[in-house]
Parts: sequence; C-alpha cells; structure tokens
Amino acid sequence: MQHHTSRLPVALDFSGVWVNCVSRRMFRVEEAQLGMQPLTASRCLEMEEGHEEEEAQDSLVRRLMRKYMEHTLHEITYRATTKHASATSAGWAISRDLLPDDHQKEELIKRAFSDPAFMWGCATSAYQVEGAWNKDGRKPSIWDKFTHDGRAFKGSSGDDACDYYHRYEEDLARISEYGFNTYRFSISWTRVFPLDEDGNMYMNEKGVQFYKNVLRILADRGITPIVTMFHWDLPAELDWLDEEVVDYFLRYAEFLLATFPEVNWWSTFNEPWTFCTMGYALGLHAPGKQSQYLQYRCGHNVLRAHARAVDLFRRKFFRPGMKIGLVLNYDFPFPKDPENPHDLDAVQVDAIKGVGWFADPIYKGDYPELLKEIIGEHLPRFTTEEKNLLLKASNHEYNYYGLNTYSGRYVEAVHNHSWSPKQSFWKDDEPIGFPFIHAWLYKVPQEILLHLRWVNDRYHPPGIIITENGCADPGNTEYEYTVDDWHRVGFFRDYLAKVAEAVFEGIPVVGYTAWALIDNFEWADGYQRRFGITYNDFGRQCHGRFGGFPEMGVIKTYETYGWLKIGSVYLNILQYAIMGPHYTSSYCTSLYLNIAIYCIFHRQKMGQL
Ligand code: PNW
Repeated sequence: MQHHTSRLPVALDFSGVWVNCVSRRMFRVEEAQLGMQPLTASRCLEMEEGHEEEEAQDSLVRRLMRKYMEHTLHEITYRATTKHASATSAGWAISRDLLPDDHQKEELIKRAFSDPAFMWGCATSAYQVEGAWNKDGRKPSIWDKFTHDGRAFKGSSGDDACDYYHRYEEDLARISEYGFNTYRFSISWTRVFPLDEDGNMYMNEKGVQFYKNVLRILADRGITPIVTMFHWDLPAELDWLDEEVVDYFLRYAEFLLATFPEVNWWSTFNEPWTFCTMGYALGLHAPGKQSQYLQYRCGHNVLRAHARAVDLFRRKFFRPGMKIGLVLNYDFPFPKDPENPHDLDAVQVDAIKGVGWFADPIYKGDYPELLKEIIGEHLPRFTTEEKNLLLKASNHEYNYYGLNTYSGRYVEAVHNHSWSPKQSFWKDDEPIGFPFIHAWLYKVPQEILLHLRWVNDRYHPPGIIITENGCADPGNTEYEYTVDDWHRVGFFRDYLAKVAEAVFEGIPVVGYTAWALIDNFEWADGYQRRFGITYNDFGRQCHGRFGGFPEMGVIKTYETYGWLKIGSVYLNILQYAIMGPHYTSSYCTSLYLNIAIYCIFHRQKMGQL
C-alpha cells in the first residue's frame, strides 16, 4: 500500500477506520488511505482480495462499533473542527465544540431507552410528502385549495412534494437503515375516502391500496406504524366550523379502523392547536381564516370528533395491544422575569391555554375553568353527555399522549396581568437558545423536560410518545450544508438527554419519533425549511437519492447512500449504542462513518478546516 502523508488534518486523528466495501465486508483502512485518494469500488475489490481471511464480519462490526462508541462520531469531527465555528446565513455561529458533558448525555440516553420495546422512529405526514395530489382518484383537500390560491411561500404546494406516493419503497427502506423500529405517518383522507357530488364519502380503492402497500412493507420489516387519521388535509368540501364535520370525521375514522385492521397504533388528530389557530385565528394555514375566536369553534368540533371516534374504537375495534391517542403540540415557556410572580403565573396560564384547551377535556372531561373565564362566551360548552363521552374515551389502557414539541419561549404578564401572556424569544439582546427559525424555533432542551413534567403531573397518561421533535436547517439549505448537519445532532442529543431525565423521574415515555424522515413541504413555509434527517433535492422534484459526494467516492455504496444527513447517522449510532452488539442495523452504521468523512472532506474544501 502506497503511503503518503495525508493533507487532511482529520486523518491524523484516526488510527484507522473501517470502511464497508461492495461485498458488505469491512476493512480497516489506515489514515493514509483516506488521503485524497478516493476509495472507489475497484479499490474496495482490491482490498477484499488482499483480506480474504479477515476476521468474521460480526466481530469486525463489533470492533467498529466499539471504536465508534469510544470516540463517538461527533468527537472525531470535533477534533477536526475545534475552534472552527461555521457561520450560517442567519449570521449565527454554530459552535461545534464538544461540551464536557456530551458523553454523559449519551450515556443517559442509552440507559433510559434500553427497553427493546421503546418505540424509536421518525415521522412524516401525507400532504407534506406524498405529492400525486390528483392521481388515482385523490380529491382536493383544503391544503390543495390554499396552496393553489398561492398562499404558501413563493406559490409552492404539495402537488409533488417528495413524490413519496411513487417512491415510498425507497423511503421506507431508510427507516430500518436508520435503525428505527417505528414509523409515524398520516393517511390522506381524500385519497382513501373522498366525497362525491352529493356529499357521500366512498372508498377509493387505489388510495387504499397505496397505504396497504406501505403497511405491508413496514410489517415485513418489523416496523410498528403509528397512523394519524388527520394531519390537516381536510376534504375541500368540509370546514371545522360546521358541526356536521364531526359526523364526517366519525364515518372516516370508522372506515379507516375497518379497512386497516393491521394498524395497532392510531392517533385521531395531529396538533389541533396548530390547525385551529393557524387556520382560523391567524389565517396562515388552510383554510386561511382570520378571527379572534373561531379557533375555539374549530377546537370544539375536533374534540367532539375525537371523543366519538375513540368511543367507536372502544366499542367496535379495540383488541388488547391496540392504542389510540391525540397528538398535542406545545413549546413550554419560561418566565421572562423569574423573580416576578406575575410572569410565573403567565407560564401556567399559557400552558392552560396551549395544552389545557385540548388535554383537559380529554383527561378531565371539560375545558379548564380558567380558560372558560378567559375566553368567556366565545368558548363553546360541552353537554353532560359529551363530557361523559370525553372522559370515557381517554380513561382506558389504550390511551397514550402524543407530544409534539420543538422550541422554548419566554412569557411575561402584561401590566401585571397574566391572562394574555406576551411571548418572546429574546431577552437582553440574547435569544433564548440557538435560533433555527427566528419566527418560532429556538433550541431549548430544558423545555421538553418541563413540558413532560407538566403533562404528566396534570394528566397522568398511561404512556407518552414524543410524536414530533426536531429542527430545520438554520441557514444555507444547499446540499453540502444540510448533509453536514451537526446542529441537528446537537439538537437531538440535548433534547433526548432531557427526555432521558424524564424517564428516570418515572415519566412513562414509551417512544420518540423524530420529525422528519425526509425534507418535505413545510406548510406555509414551503420548501425553504428542511426538517428531514434525509436530504431531498426538491429542485429536481426527486430525492437526492442519486447522491452527491462527487469528488469523494469513499466507498461504492456512497452512490446509494449519498442522501444521508449526519443527523440520521447520529440517531442510528445512538440506537446501536442502546441496543448493543446484537442490533442488526450495525452494518449500516459503518456506511455512515464514510458520510462523516465526506463531511470533513467537504469542510476542508470549503475552507472551514
Ligand atoms: C408541526 N409554528 O407543525 C407539524 O405537525 C408538522 O407537520 C410540521 O412539519 C412540524 O411541526 C414542523 O413545523 C408546526 O409555527 C408548524 O409554531 C408550525 C408551528 C408549529 C408546529
């Protein structure tokens, strides 16, 4: 083997790494080999010939992984990048410095999630990924109408999105490659059960077949689906303000439960707070109405629909092991002035308005008294019968609490009055945490712990799944920048460590599904926000599956794996660490190392090293 001194500083930090060659065999490569010389397929074959009798692959995998966990991926990169912070276009420097306690956080995560039954996964929603908006009998939803009216960023729409409707097999394959055992996705109502001219709903067989295919693939791979009935794409003919929508939803829910008996984990609604507030108060989401109080009418019908659907589920469909829940979003706030009792009150009021609005009816049978006081006559009231139904619905072993959370915030009482807390993300010219999206997404890991405690103390749900958590790329969204997504690694590590703390406190967190499997249509923000752990080349309306890494070619498989982001690599490594050496996806992890190396190459090219 030709020896030459590497021009790469990072290579000095490797005493040797394992790469995965075409035959899925692992080879130890000395640092010099990693120089500027690409490890092409033929190079791999050459190495294979020279190492016929290498140790058994299993033990190699284990050694690789041991090495991995000894140094951990981020540390390797850290060494190569210490003192080199990269500025994003947002003008904010991301420090890649390894914090002294990062290892402790990972240890905590490993211990907390060691139950093999822990649901570890990622999520998508129909309108955000599927595309094929008018294919095979799918009918328009309020989001088709809203986007076709030009109301999303730069006139974008989910018409094509990730084209997942056609490319779902490739996308689903990633879920196991990333080491996940769970996948959360939603069904498009108008794809499977649209309305005809007379307002009658009918089964659209091709649409049903699509989800049957998805579910079959997941079952074959041992991945548990968590299926959301409603992730915002309401049939265009309906409106959450009309009471009749409750009956429509009930029939749709019954149709789903009867048509997809292979699904054990259901959720009725995703984030009613968001679609009611953004859709009916702020007008930023479909159907785009702006008002002071209509969101409460929307929420009221959603809660009735939830209660009736769950009641039906209990009476007609429940079998032991089946679960059904509601997914609620909230970003737990901090008092702007922790010394000011009014600001402390404002935190509680905010939580009542954000979480209590939906969770109190579900778990306590009615709206919080405080909310009734604050909203007054504009808050609809439940009948006694409805209250009983609500209570009966959740008070059962099938219930779980779906918790979506992203950001932290400050709240303060205005004129010492806490009823309408004022929110902000900055204090004394400092953001509350790293700003991923200036308008709303700041990294504040502590909020997930406070959030979990608040929910658990108030409702005692039998189980909680973190159904969404994640971040968007903060600055440049070009391929080279988003694949090298160390900010995302930091986000997941720090939030997961807080979830781990919650687990040790006895809070029953039974799963975590990262948002999102792939970059997708981010509603009103269109394609400018990349939340995916997989890169998607929207420009060409197809996934960046063909890979990039043009000059790199560390290994052959690189062509196949070019769409990976380091964020997904990290989650996979964590999963390996959690599950131990018997974890089957370890093979993939070795590929990821190559991606990490790519990023280091890339940074050097960009002058960051
Ligand atoms: C959630 N905000 O939506 C949704 O469940 C996902 O569909 C979405 O892609 C994800 O979070 C990331 O945004 C939100 O402006 C959209 O505060 C906007 C907000 C919050 C949640």
